[in-house]
Amino acid sequence: MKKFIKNRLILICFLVLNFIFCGDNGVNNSETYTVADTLWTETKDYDADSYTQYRKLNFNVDVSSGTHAVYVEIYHKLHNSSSYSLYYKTSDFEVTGISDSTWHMIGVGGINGDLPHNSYDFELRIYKSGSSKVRVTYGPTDDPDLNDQAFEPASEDTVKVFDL
Ligand SMILES: [Ca+2]
Ligand SMILES: [Ca+2]
Repeated sequence: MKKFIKNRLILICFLVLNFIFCGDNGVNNSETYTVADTLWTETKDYDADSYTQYRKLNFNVDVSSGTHAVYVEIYHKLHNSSSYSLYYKTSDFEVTGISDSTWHMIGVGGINGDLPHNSYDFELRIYKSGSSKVRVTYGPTDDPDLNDQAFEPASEDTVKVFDL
């Protein structure tokens, strides 16, 4: 009987540890996520001063195995600051495999919120759907496209009209 209780205790310990280390109710979390690349498209800089009022941030997420639902939070900070704040959170989308060629896009500036005239760093944080545990971050040291990016509000990015 003592042996039975001991075995039960060992099983319970195993299940508790499995829950703690695997998280998400014991579902295996061993797959790893990477951001393959980011790049900008659809640049709007009407006064051509290199400060854009709007651009689309394109990003490509891979996973080491299987198909998984994820979401991404885009953080930003002033280039000379150290603290990020949330700019945009995507809805869930699926990623498949290490060479998922699907690009996802987030508009920065304009409809998702004007950015005051300044230079910004951006960071992507990848989460599994339904979880608040960051699986991977991807920022200015990973990709120069996320470093020192010049933005200004639409109100300052107007074409100059001269009276002739
Ligand atoms: Ca890039
Ligand atoms: Ca401009």
